[in-house]
Amino acid sequence: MSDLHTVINPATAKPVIDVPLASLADADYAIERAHAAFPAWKAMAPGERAALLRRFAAVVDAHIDELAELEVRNAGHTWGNARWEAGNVRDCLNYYAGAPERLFGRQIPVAGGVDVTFHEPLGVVGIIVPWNFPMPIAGWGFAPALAAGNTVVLKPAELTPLTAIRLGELALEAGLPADVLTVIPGKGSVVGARFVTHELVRKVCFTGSTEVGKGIMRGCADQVKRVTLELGGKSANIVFADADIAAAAASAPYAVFDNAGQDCCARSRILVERSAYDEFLSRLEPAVLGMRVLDPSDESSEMGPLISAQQKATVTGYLDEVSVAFAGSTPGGDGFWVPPSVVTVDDPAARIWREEVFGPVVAVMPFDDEADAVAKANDTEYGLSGSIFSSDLGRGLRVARGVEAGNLSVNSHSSVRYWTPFGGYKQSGLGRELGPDAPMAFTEEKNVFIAH
Ligand code: TXE
Repeated sequence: MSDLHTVINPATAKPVIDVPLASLADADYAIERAHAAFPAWKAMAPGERAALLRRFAAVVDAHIDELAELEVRNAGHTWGNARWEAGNVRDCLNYYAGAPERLFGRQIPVAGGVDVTFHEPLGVVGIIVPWNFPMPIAGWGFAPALAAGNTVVLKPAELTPLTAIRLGELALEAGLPADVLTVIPGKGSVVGARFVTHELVRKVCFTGSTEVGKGIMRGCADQVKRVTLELGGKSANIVFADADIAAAAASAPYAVFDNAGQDCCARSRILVERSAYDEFLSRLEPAVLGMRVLDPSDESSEMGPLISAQQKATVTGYLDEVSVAFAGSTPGGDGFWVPPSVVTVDDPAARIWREEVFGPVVAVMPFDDEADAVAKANDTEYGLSGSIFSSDLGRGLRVARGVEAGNLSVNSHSSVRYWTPFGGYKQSGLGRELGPDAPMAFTEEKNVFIAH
């Protein structure tokens, strides 16, 4: 280990702890050890692998508050979110603990013999995690990958390594064999890039910016390496006039300002049917102004700070270009605070309407009819999620089918359940995570014909 990274509490801008950053040689060593651990992990009886994952889940469950506290301090997450996130890792482990015994192959009718297929693990899987949801995104990768019999090397984001490091320790405490799950804190350009170039890493799962994701996909092409990408978003929240406008306006802030807007599923564009536009805005304003934006060490905080001074500068750069219709408050101080801000937009070419801001900023625009709503929602290079509010469920389903995005919800903002598939259309990503098929994405299907 060479360099140190000072982890900062984003609510106060004060240092928390120094974390060593892995060198290239450290990354190579971890990958080689993971490769060496692979045959035994692959050969382990499915029931035994399942039992270890359940034990890992139980150990995580016993440390929910400790993990949550780390995330509150390291990532500025609210206590409610941080506890949910730690619980999500536990739930993913329990859910995918059912997979080792259910990785069924097929028996396909053929003449002259028997034909069977097997789902075989890939080998070492490299998981690159961003700073916005350090725990869930780690678990969405390692739980199904381990369940399918792969070994995992995982690189947390430089800014938020603490919970991932702790999860690596808890895996060992639960009895997972050494080197089956290795957490390597380090720079993206060193450790993350090494996952792409190292021949023993058979698949890369990347969540992060679209630009870095494109580079990873290009790099993986050199070895035809398997890759899953979960990238940015500019999701639409479409509110029809026949919806419960009070409920839609009351929930809209939480659909974008949760995690201070640093959420790839953030509904950062609100489209409102013109006849309900004024009423919606007048109801949205008190909902936004009433949000409790507080240091997340306060349990009642509903929105914390941005992750870094750099992220704050990026977000305020967008706000400086527009006039803000109304905004909530912040506690001030040295932390990386930006108030929840609402902007009305007429010009669909405006940067704030087109680009992922990744901060507590939402842009609102009217639409005329169903076709206009779908066209406006789809006028983006992204396609991760979206919501539709209408009392006409036929319309809700029609519009959900019309929007080019991977995760839609009608009269709800929920996007992520570990037992349903998650991923993006267009430049929001490639492949799906979560859901019942996730372990299959960490296998090759082998076909064997036996003549008789
Ligand atoms: O992301 P990066 P950043 C978007 C969001 C945000 C912007 C920039 O718009 O404002 O991206 O964030 C690792 N090879 N999202 O700069 O750089 C890096 O170490 C391999 C959306 O933090 O993409 C970290 O672990 N790995 C997103 C991870 O990639 C590399 C979540 C993400 O960092 C690498 C985060 C390289 N060359 C940001 N360079 C979402 N989909 O939710 C960096 N990394």
